[in-house]
Amino acid sequence: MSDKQQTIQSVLSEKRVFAPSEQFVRSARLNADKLAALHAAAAKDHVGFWTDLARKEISWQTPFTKTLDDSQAPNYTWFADGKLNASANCLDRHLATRGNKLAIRFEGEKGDVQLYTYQQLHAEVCKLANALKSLGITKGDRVVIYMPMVAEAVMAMQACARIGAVHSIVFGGFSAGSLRDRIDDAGAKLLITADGGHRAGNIVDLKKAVDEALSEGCKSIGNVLVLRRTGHKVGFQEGRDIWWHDLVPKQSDRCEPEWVDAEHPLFLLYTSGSTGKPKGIQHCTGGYLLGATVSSQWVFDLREDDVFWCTADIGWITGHSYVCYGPLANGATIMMYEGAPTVPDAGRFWKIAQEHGVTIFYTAPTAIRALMKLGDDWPKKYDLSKLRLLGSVGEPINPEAWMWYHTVIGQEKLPIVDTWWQTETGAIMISPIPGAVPTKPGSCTKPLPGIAVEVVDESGEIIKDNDVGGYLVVTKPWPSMLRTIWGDNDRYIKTYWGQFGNKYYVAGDSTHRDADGYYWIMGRIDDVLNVSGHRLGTMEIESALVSHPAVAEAAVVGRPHEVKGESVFAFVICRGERPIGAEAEKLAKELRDHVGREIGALAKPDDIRFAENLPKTRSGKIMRRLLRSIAKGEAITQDVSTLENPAIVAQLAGKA
Ligand code: 6R9
Repeated sequence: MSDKQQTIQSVLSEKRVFAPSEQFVRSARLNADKLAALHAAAAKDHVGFWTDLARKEISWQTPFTKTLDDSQAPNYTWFADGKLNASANCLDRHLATRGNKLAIRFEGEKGDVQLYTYQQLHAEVCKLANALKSLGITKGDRVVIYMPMVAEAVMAMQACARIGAVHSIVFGGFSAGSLRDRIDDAGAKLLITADGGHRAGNIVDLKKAVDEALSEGCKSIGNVLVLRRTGHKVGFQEGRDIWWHDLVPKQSDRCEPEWVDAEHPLFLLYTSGSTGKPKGIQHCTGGYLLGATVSSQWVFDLREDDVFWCTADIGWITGHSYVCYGPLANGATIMMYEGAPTVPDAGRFWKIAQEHGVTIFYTAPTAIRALMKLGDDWPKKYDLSKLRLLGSVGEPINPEAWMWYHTVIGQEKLPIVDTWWQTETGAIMISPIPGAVPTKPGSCTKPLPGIAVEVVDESGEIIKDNDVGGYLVVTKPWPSMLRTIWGDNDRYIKTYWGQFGNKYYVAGDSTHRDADGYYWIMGRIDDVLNVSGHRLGTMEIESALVSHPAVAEAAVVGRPHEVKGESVFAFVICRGERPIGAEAEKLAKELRDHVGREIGALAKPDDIRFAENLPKTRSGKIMRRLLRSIAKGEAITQDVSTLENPAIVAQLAGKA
């Protein structure tokens, strides 16, 4: 049975359904009736639905008069003649009513706590925005942010937004090489970083990676603004590098927001696709902010007294939409934690939840599985009674992990929202509405109001029936959709729309829709891996491997992994003789480190197998399906007679 058939089988055998508790429904923002009304309004008038929401939920400096322009489809624009500022929406508009409410609760791995009210956060962001201006940063300039998960990282995002600069965050786990590529592609003028970050008792030496990245290329960078976080000794280049504490505190705490067009880019975020080069996904200000704002309300049922903890790093889209923009636009209190979930012990997350009174907890299946493995005693030590809603994002959640989350963390009563979306979609697309939609373990349930999702077959025909499988597509534009790929609009059109004649947005996932119309995401249809919820292109890892002098050719596939979801499995062909025994082990370690240096530790292969050849068809195509079976240790039942060299299979399987 293939992977997909197996998953479909286990999905179809999952029959449990959990209705929201009466208690939750009673005070929920959306109950079944209200949700039905939203769906009906969106179905009747898609554009009108979003028009009303945009007027109601966003503060416009200049109101828009036209909602959707589809004349250049698939380059859609939304609210194009309106003007706004994302930071003013996240901060200024709360000052009158929520000035003394906490915006950020921060805790570091060592237990250091920082609290910022909306008033204080506003002042800090204004100072930083003025500091950026003093460095010559103006509207439209790109600023790369390479920071640990500290409150100042959110300030940096907000400060860029405030002056109309376009931020591009590079996850702190990426290497110097990845950082350099992204800086160069974005043509960034400024880099905001820290000396280092804290993780699992170690220092992540961010400044060292920055210095290495900037040692070649990166000609567009004028300055590096460095936050002192860890205090360890770092290199410092006079004239280029500036300490945050030398520049920011002396600035004025007032900074008029730069009013930008709704379509003005708010940020770029690089993500992996099927080719070797990461794509700079470009999001705009108005539509993106609307998507992040309303999805936060609908899916997380945000209330005034919530403490919302999304554990994602700001280096990923989840951190953009549900640490920074969505919750802050709603005036919520966010929780931020910099560090590992298991320091000093496996109870850390639950201790934080107890001490900060976390009410909404949103994390990834890989974290749930890791915490589940550590046992039920850890969460039981802490008072989690304030929790009222749990969420999951980033990869399919297996029913077993879902049930543990439900039983042990959710005390069998908290709703779980399994949210499907992507860097490209900007905001959650398919998810239960917690007070309205019964959940099934492993299903992200149904699309949100105003989101038109369908299943299509291989030829691109929409399948209207239920209990079907196919490709997941979005058939109508939505406000928070990506606008383009930075600097490569052709690639945008080809990648997301080209497959079915520019008719639909093709998400790159396959899905099953069950008899009740519930969606079950099966995984990617392209060469993208999902390792611990992080998106990695197999081609990126392959090019990192072949950049090592010993490697002639490499093929990378995913292998199912108990905690990570998927792990990286590499087949490597060397330039000289195939190494064996101790020599092979030594080279495998060297290659792992090499990939760590080229891309980042998250991309290091768990398995490396050396062979003399890759399995190729006579037309020269690598048979990836075969490699996937081999990586899983499955018996090979596929027809290998078309292979150029059928004898290679035993060697790839580690048997020769
Ligand atoms: C938000 C985010 C996107 C890819 C996506 C899909 C997978 C995300 C999921 C899910 C099943 C969910 N994915 N959420 N699969 N159930 N609830 O993760 O964005 O990093 O761009 O990844 O992640 O395969 O296509 P991103």
